[in-house]
Amino acid sequence: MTLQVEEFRKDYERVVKGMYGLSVEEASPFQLYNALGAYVKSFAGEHWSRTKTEYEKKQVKQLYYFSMEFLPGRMLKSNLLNLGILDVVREGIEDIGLDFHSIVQAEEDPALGNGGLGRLASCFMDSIASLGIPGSGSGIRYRYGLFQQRFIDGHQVEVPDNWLRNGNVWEVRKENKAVNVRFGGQVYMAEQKGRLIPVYENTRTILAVPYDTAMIGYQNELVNNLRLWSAEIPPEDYVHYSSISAQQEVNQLTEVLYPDDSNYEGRILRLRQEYFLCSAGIQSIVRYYKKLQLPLTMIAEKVAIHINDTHPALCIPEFIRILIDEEQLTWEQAWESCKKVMSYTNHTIMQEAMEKWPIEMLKAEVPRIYQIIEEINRRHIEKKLPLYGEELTYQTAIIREGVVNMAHMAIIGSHSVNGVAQLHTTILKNEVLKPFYEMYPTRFNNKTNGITQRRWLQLANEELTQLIDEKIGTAWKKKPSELTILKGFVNEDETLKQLEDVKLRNKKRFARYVKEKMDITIDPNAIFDVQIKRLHAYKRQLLNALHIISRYLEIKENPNAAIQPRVFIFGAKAAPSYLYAKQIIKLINAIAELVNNDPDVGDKLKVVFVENYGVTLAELIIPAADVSEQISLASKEASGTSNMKLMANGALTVATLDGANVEIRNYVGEENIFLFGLTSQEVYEYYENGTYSSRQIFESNPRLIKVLNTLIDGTIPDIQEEGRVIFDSLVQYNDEYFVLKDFEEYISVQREVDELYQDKQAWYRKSLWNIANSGPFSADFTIMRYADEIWKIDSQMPEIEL
Ligand code: 26V
Repeated sequence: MTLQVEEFRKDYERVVKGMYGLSVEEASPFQLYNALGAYVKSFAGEHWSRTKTEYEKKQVKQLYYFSMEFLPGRMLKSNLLNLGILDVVREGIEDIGLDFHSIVQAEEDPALGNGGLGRLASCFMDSIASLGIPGSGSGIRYRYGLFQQRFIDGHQVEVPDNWLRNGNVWEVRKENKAVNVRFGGQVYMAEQKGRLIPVYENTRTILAVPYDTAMIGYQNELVNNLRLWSAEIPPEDYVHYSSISAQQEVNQLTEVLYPDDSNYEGRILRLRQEYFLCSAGIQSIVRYYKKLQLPLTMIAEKVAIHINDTHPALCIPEFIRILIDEEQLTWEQAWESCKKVMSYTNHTIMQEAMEKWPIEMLKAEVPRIYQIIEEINRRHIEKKLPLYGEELTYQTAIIREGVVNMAHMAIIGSHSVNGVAQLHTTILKNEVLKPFYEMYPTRFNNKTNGITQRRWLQLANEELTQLIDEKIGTAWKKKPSELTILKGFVNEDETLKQLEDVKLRNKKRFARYVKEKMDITIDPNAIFDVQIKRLHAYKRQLLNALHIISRYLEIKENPNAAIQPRVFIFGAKAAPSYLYAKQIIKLINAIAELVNNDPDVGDKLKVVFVENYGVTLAELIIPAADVSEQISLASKEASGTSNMKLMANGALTVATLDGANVEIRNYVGEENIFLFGLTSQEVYEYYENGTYSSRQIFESNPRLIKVLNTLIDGTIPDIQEEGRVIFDSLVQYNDEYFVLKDFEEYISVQREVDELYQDKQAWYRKSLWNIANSGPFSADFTIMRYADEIWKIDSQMPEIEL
């Protein structure tokens, strides 16, 4: 469909008038945004309904991606881009004399996820639609997203994120598709017509109402669906909800996203949320499948269900429950289908992030589901004991020591288990999930994460996109492998200079934001050094902070020495209950306070910790980055995805050999990445022989002594408590994440960064090389592999070639 500027203008003015009774000149930026959103939605509506009809008519196999988190980012520009009308609409808006940017900024950024896992789910939604794969997302429509972060005296303060306050133009409420979800009560089995069926007593029923959002494919006229469920009181059941407390229980269910990234706590409400998503989602899948009028025993030919981390693993017993209790299949039939339908991705090896539910809690909240889990576990043990013996079988039990281990259930109940980067998958096989790998070697596979260049390059970095287009044409936008053609330009001085200019303009744009929001002046000619990710001890923002302190001390000792100016940029939220992470935030803010206001320091060193980091800020920061900090303790970061986004935008990576940094190294070569630190193997060796002594390292390194002393000697203002806790964690309590061990190498590799930056040509040669090698990290490739190897689903675009 082609759209003319004139035609758009007329339509748009009519929509604004229709919705608000205002002319475009009178409407507020939010009203203009909302009207444009409504216009875009109706523009896509045709494709949306056609796609749905086609899938149904052709009875194609469909994927359902279950995730407790989605982080889509603002959708206006991305929808315009994918519909192929971004330029026309922008031109039309500007012709009218309106400011396109302010309209875009009026949109809320739905923060329905914590970090990498939720953003990955949304990158995947974009790729699935863009590749023409029949698939939809299933998640929760949280009334409040991840908290908004404020800094008060350098401390993180959490403010509720009321993202739906002004409504949400993209969603469509589908009341006619609502389903009931049952909680609590008692269940017993009774015989009816020769079959055992469950009889429930004292249960509570909650209505799950879906809200659908179009997932628009990239210029392919295909539109998939993201279905988010919201809890409501069932209208026919109001008598049971006469008490305020009963009403509150329903409202609470989908009220707020759990912000405890990688910090599992077995809380009842979270369990209820998980079951709510799984039950509502599976019911709606089975209802759809039954419309096709095929035998239920063949459901695996039309349905693939993906479990994004263990959070939606209750899909497995819920699927069994529906097939045996409601559709009268035998256990064996249900179980065989279940394994064929389900697949599971593991996203972390951090023990504290592993979900384990107390038996008592499951019995009380979802008694029938607990019975089914018990039966899965019983049959598992019965079958494996004679084959593998007691020890191995016991290690893989789902129910053990009073808890239900969700990862074990996810593996046993599906046909595929994947890690998210090569190293991560290797560690799963050889360490974390070793007993399972022995039992089910063919189930394990790797799918290295990816990102969508549409959002992270085309939309976030329009200038770089234009430069790439000028050099290699536009085919890379549908075929990311073509980015390698840029390799032919690394010796062209003019191209390198143009790349430098683009980077400088992006840095200036970010500098304006920092000036306006934080009143800090930063020099766009300094190195912009970026670490953006959740605040977690294993990610080692602390190592970065110690490097900054070290630089500060050097400047103070020698104020006149020539030094390469650098701006250290942080974006990170800490889980509200994660005290240590919050103490590190306070530390970094205190360092910022100190160095940004010291006249000896000037432009040589600045520290910027942006408030409320999220997708929208990432889009501003990433194009402005020179250095990408990927410095987790080797083995701990499953993949990382900011590493890929930063690389694609021309930042050079300072990294440990962790997660997907390994693959980045393999593509760009050792000379084009700054590596340092322990390898994961060395880390595991330390665990085995227990010989690590952080105190020894501390005491034998004069620089470390000086740096760490600033934490406790008053050099850094206002961190009496935090400084002491952090100092002790490093020296007294043996430094769990080997920060001190990697410190010296980190400092020395950072010196190499400074040196290289002196030679702009050499720097931008490596920068361009990184961009040219970022194609393989397209989520399009990742999704193609999931579709081919795990889901067995074909693209609806037979001609597609990446
Ligand atoms: C854990 C929990 C525990 C229960 C409360 C809610 C909650 C929410 C999030 C999580 C963390 C899940 C693990 C995770 O986010 N892993 C990240 O996944 C990225 C995508 O694969 C990957 O790039 C990161 O390395 C990995 O840390």
